[in-house]
Amino acid sequence: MKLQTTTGPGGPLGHLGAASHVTAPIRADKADVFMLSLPMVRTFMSAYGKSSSRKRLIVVRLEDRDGTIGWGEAPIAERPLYGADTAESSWSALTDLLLPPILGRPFSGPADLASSWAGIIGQHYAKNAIESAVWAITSAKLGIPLAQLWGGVRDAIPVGESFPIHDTAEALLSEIDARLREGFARIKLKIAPGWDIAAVLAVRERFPGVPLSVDANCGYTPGSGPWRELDDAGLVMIEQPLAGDALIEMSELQEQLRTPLCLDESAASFNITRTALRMGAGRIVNIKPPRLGGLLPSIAVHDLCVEQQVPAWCGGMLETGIGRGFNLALASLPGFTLHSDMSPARLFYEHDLVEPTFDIQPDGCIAVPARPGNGFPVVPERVAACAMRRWTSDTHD
Ligand code: OSB
Ligand code: MG
Repeated sequence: MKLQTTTGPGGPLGHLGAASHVTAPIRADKADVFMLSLPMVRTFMSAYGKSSSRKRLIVVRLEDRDGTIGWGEAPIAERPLYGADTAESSWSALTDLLLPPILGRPFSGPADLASSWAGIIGQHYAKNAIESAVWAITSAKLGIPLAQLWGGVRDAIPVGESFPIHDTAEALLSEIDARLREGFARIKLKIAPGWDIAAVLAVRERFPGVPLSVDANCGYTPGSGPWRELDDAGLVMIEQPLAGDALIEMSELQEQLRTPLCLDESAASFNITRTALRMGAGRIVNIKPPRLGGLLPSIAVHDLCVEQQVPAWCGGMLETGIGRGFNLALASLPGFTLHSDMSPARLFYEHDLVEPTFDIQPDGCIAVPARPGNGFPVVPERVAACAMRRWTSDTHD
């Protein structure tokens, strides 16, 4: 696959260089952190088990000294299944560690602010929520949409749906059928021992020709997966078959397969992703800002993928329209060459936190937000109505 090289606003520094040089005076004088419990219209079954009927997540609202407001999201889970962070650990990181030192302090832009966390490891979801809000403020102040600030090259993102594990193949097939009619152009099946090759073959038979991937969410060991059969199924990729830190086993498995492995849980930071690619632990990267700790680390991984000609796509973590607004802008960068997981919030939530929300176009794409600031207008009353807990900073003069 021929990938575009980083030209345009990235120039020789790449997109990270361009994004790091975006400046606007930032001084966040007030922060609000909301612990939300959002009613879901469905549960989501994966190798991690069944999600509950309500989704925990954290939303951060920052108010700049000049009154500009930015929102960010930490689409964090209650339990540390996908990663080590939890809703409670992210809450504590936000309210104790990360927000107090930046409030009332002037920064020259998002990169300057994010670099003040150089001494704090981890806390990726929390860092992502704050960095996102700061980017929204920056974009609003400059009057330039995020995609343009980051050097995006497309105004709509081809998207696929991630299909949870179903009780029966028939139920799965009928849901896929409905989504394909709506325009989704890539199928991704969640798999786990007991729900893998039979489901793949059923989908293949019913929908031949539709690009198909599987996501194992670390659910297998090297000896336990139906690797040969999956490899013969013509999949676009096998996402994260083994444990996130099992880089040696991932590279040994990749060596035996023609199908590319995709790094998701293994792509835990820029350096780990670089290490994993060097080791041959995968040939595709799923870029997720909350997991990587923000937009700048995500753009750094994007540049790495472009440089190494590794196809990338933007993964999701069931974000509301707040988080998806950033993901859509990010996915407009040239290195995102594969379908992204970007299902509209209506597929998960009774009400999105933004209005208007976004949806798929008949051509199978979702439009990249064209407004400066948060990609979609946040409805503060909706956020407040779903908040189980709220933290407000002291006012700084
Ligand atoms: O592995 O990609 C994953 C959701 C939560 C945690 C991990 C994953 C997912 C999804 C959801 O697959 C996809 C989406 O947000 O549309
Ligand atoms: Mg995944």
